[in-house]
Amino acid sequence: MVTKFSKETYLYWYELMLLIRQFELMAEEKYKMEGKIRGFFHAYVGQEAIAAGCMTATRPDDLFITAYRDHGLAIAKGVSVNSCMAELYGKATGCAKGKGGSMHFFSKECNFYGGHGIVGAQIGTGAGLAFAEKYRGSDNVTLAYFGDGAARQGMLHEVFNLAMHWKLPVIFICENNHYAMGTSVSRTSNITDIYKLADAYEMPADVIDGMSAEAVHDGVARAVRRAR
Ligand SMILES: Cc1ncc(C[n+]2csc(CCOP(=O)(O)OP(=O)(O)O)c2C)c(N)n1
Ligand SMILES: [Mg+2]
Repeated sequence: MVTKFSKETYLYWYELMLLIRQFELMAEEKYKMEGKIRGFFHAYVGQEAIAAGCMTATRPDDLFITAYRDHGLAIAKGVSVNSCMAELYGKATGCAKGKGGSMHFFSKECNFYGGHGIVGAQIGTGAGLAFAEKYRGSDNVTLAYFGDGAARQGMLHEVFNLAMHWKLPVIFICENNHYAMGTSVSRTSNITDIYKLADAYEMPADVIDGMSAEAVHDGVARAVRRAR
């Protein structure tokens, strides 16, 4: 087998994915056992390869914004696990000063713009971040993540339309884990290949194996070249 990536890259991916997994397993255990972590809790277990591949395909000054399943992407962006854990416990030392909890991790310094609980809202806010970067004349790209459930929100269509019309440097990443809470993708639309929604706006779109950091890196790197 030809190794396309360097040993350092594989080690970086492995360490990052392991860090996220360990954080989530520990946090979830505390959430269930202690009762000190209040509010909702959404783990990133199983989606770590997406965070890993996206990190090597982007620069630190590129922006990430996501939904409430935000722990893994925040950690990937460099938000310290201590400040993430503190945030879960509502402490002032948390990355959102303890005011947000699990769903609202945030760090402007790390270019991690949340952590949003309204399903699909970050699709629009993500396009807004990209608009701001373009307006300021930077060449930073914004990665806006959303779930398969959020793909059914009407705002996605308005945002896709304007993002293409205004040529915004934004990449929309649907993390399709097949379920929106208990509702399977096929129960909410006859379009189960979510990438096809992009066709209506002549937006380039790919299906990527989210279980492979290599595949995510390649796919996102392609999108980043276009967007930048
Ligand atoms: C506007 C809005 N409607 C409904 C909800 C309730 N809700 C919370 S999570 C969720 C499912 C979202 O599923 P998906 O986008 O696939 O994300 P996943 O949890 O799979 O990462 C819903 C409908 C909400 N938070 N916001
Ligand atoms: Mg889902």
